[in-house]
Amino acid sequence: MTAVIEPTTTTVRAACPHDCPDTCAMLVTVEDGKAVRVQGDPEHPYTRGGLCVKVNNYLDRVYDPGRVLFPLRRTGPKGSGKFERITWEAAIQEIVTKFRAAADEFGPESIMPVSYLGTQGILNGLNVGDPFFAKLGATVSERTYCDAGSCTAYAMTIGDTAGVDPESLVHSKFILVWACNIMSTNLHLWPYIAEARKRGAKVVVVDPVRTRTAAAADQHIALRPGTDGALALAMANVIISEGLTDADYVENFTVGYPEFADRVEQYTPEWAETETGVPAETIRTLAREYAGAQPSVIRIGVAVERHAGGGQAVRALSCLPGLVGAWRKPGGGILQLPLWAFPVNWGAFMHPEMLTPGTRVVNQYRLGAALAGDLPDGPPIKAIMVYNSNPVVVCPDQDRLIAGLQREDLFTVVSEQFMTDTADYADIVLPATTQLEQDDIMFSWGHLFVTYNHQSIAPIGEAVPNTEMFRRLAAAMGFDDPVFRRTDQEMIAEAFDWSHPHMEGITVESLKEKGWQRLNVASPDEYSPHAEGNFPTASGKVEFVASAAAGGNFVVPLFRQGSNDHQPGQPVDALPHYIPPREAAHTNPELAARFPLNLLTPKSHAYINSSFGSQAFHRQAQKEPNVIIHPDDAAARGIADGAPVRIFNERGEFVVLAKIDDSVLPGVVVSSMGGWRKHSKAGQTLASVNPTEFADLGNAPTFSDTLVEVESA
Ligand SMILES: Nc1nc2c(c(=O)[nH]1)N[C@H]1C(S)=C(S)[C@@H](COP(=O)(O)OP(=O)(O)OC[C@H]3O[C@@H](n4cnc5c(=O)[nH]c(N)nc54)[C@H](O)[C@@H]3O)O[C@H]1N2
Ligand SMILES: Nc1nc2c(c(=O)[nH]1)N[C@H]1C(S)=C(S)[C@@H](COP(=O)(O)OP(=O)(O)OC[C@H]3O[C@@H](n4cnc5c(=O)[nH]c(N)nc54)[C@H](O)[C@@H]3O)O[C@H]1N2
Ligand code: SF4
Ligand SMILES: [Mo]
Repeated sequence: MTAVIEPTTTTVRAACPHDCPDTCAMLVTVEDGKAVRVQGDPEHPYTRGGLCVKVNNYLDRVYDPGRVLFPLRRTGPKGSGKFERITWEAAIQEIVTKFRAAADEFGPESIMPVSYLGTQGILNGLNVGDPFFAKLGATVSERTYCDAGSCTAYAMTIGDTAGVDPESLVHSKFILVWACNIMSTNLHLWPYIAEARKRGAKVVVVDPVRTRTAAAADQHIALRPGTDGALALAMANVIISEGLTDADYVENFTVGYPEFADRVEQYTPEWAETETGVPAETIRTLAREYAGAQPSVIRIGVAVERHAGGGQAVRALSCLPGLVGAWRKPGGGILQLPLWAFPVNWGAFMHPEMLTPGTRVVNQYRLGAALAGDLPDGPPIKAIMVYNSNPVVVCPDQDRLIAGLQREDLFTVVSEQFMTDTADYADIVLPATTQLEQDDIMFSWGHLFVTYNHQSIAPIGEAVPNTEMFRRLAAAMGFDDPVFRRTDQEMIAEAFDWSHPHMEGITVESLKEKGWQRLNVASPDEYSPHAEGNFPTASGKVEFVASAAAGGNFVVPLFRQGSNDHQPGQPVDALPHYIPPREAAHTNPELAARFPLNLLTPKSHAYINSSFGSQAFHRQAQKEPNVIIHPDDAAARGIADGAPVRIFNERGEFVVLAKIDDSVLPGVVVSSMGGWRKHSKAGQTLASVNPTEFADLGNAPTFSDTLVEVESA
């Protein structure tokens, strides 16, 4: 007789790994080694038991038949998607052989890592490969896809402060949502805004598009893309000229006010109307209401940085709360990334000291150019290793990037959960675990909770966490520094500076048990760290005249693989100023004569960047990629609703369906990013038309600074 084995059911505390500000606490139900349910943790104060349309059915991702489960070697032409299964030993051996050959013949800088934020776990995320590539001497990868310009500008003005606790927003009297589509990209913030509104707050959204978020607000201000700086500076002009400043706050807790007041005199509402298309009277009213209703808060999204003057636009916005004394009370100030409150021990993961000084730096945003041999200096790129990223979809210059990936002399390794458009071009594909199959520990860039992710199931197939992949690679390369032998638990022990005051009462053990804990900071009802200045700037004050501007267009820590240094650049004007978009009808009429429409490529509601772009449920929820075009622009081009259209400029083209809708301004078209090339109508996605120019600060991308023409396909 066989014994009856009772099924074992356990609930495991986990954390959503995705590149999203909300970092939801999850509960995973496991039965006999199989995860059978993933839900939000109802006890979590911020995420309140809800996940989102992307992650509600996370098990479909974990158990998707399309998962990469074994190491693969290419058998067909590059891009054909033909592979054979090989062993881990064979895969690692081939990578080591090819990396060594490239290093011997061309030098180690001929090898380049390409990685971003497929997971944002401290172990498996941004920095997981940094020590390995530093030791190898590979080209340093600069990773400025997201918020690098914004962070530079923000830090220049008020320092690397968390600023506002998102949970304090219930106390705000005036909420200005600037270039952020909260309903899609930061869902769990909305209940706080809704609560503030119940208590009488006004919510205003500044966005060229009437998004879900704009539609839900009290007022929508539709400005021309890339003119945010003009609107923000004109607000400062009104606040100063009408005497609406908090003179006492300005006097005590800011520096450079007289110079700033001088500077913004030229930025009148009438001038801003010609730049932004927003009526001068609307700008005046906005400034008066923003200054008058205290505490007021500005929630900025990443799209503010995404044009030629994006950095200065964030500079201007970061000055406004100081001008009106919004920092005095909980719920007042500017909310960018509260990530700054987490004492992450970045050094233990980046290991900047392992870099050889002077190693070549290449920005991933220009990967297409780099693979084509257009490099600042040094040898050609002969090998790349992609992990946590899908550059074919998220990087501009798609056609050139594909040409590069097709080079017979390029050796490409891709570590993935899925056969993405990038993995199709790999020579070797390595299988990566999902969050349920690994341990990790998480910061957040949308709230103030640390979250622990327990592994809940065994890895599927031969998938391994990124940490394990780099341990195997390092061992095979003969790298024997202790850093390459750390276990995941040893890394978790190093994840934070546990002695930092914000970590008081938080230990690895307590986190493992509770799953999440709020940083040891003031409660949301009392969180106002800058009520009396105390900004982490050189002066300790809001710097209208930024002392850090002397350091120039630097790239802040986090954004350069392995490096913890501010990278000095050309000094920049220390006062906020307006830099118009490069590609706009009013700034570049010659280009606009040929390509008159401004293309925006924001986030898709049902994907996280390109993640989930291959899953049936998500593709159905997101529907076929489209472009939203104003009825007047459609009529002028004889475009019918639902018909395929070709969107093009000198850089490239793509084909999607037209959606005629007045939620966009005339002259603006919108196509959400994240759809995959292999599912596209004509073999390209919107990344084909995006520019490779940087914004003014932090080498930020300029996705919103794109002119195109649209015609029936
Ligand atoms: N559903 C979903 N959620 C996500 C993501 C996702 O892919 N899907 N991605 C995550 C990531 S990595 C990030 S960085 C965040 C980003 O989240 P958000 O900060 O919300 O960024 P976007 O969706 O790119 O753009 C937000 C809004 O900016 C507007 N916009 C574009 N250009 C301009 C401009 O020049 N000026 C102004 N004022 N507005 C402009 C767009 O119309 C859009 O509505 O979302 C995260 N959350
Ligand atoms: N046109 C346009 N382009 C954009 C943007 C835009 O608004 N418009 N936004 C930019 C922004 S804000 C961002 S943040 C970037 C995002 O760029 P990426 O970070 O590259 O984002 P994803 O496209 O989601 O690709 C992440 C990949 O990592 C894989 N992955 C997930 N977890 C793991 C893991 O544990 N191990 C390994 N090895 N792989 C894993 C996923 O399957 C996925 O294919 O895109 C940028 N590109
Ligand atoms: S993607 Fe964002 S909102 Fe959705 S579950 Fe993950 S952290 Fe939460
Ligand atoms: Mo991002």
